[in-house]
Amino acid sequence: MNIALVTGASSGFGQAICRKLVADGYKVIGVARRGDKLQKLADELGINFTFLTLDVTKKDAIESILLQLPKAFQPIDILINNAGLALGLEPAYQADFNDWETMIQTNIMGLIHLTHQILPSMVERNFGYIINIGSVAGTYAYKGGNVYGATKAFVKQFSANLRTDLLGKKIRVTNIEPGLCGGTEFSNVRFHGNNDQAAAVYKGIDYITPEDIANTISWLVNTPAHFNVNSLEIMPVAQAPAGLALYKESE
Ligand code: NDP
Ligand code: 8X3
Repeated sequence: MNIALVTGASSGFGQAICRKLVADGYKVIGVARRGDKLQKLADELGINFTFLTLDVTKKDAIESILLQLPKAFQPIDILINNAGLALGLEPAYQADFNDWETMIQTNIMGLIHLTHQILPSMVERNFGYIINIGSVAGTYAYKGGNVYGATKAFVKQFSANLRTDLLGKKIRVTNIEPGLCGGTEFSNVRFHGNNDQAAAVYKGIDYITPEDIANTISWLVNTPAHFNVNSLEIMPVAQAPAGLALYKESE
């Protein structure tokens, strides 16, 4: 395994994953929409990093842009489907439908676009690893999680179904399901740029860091080829599933 493509490389988990994999000796392709951030990362990481300025929701652009990859960055051995976002935390009956559409387009459609494009070459070579970034929100319901959690439930089941389709082939699939992680733009995006609201999410919490996720991925890709971690749920110690909710009419 030599060459990794990481979506969502301009920030948060993706940026930390690129740094760690380059430090580990991989060649890494970073993908995101903000080319200026990717250029800065390229300046930092040097010749073993290249980038594609790409919106993962734009299916038609993906095929042609992947063909433009320098030879030294082909074929892709490891696909890390990390680009994603939550928008809003309102209950479903107050949510903005455009936010729902953007989450579905990015977290589901973006992820399957990249997978559909890159998986056949892994199958041809009988070699590869796909790591999807799901979320605890794909397993546990929480207030305002509505469509975001549902997109991550898709990622969880799609990962499991990929494993099934790939049975008998030397291609591994893992769904990482992180809980609350700070040091990223996740909540700034969720709250549409309200940075005070975003900061309040992490106040007083010893949260997971992007480096924790990057270290986990570094471990995963170095496990033996016969070994598949199907899913990995990771929470900060300060977070736990808190059970079912009840609403009582006043007596
Ligand atoms: P960030 O907001 O810091 O990073 C998200 C990344 O996704 C950015 O690089 C952004 O780049 C990229 N991205 C968003 N939309 C697109 C698009 N249409 N095309 C290409 N790239 C896109 O968040 P995190 O690092 O925290 O999140 C990374 C992943 O981890 C997401 O899938 C998120 O759902 C998941 N996650 C996060 C948790 C957390 O607590 N932080 C916990 C569990 C899961 P750009 O804007 O430049 O395109
Ligand atoms: C991000 C974690 O708990 O904010 O997926 O949904 S959470």
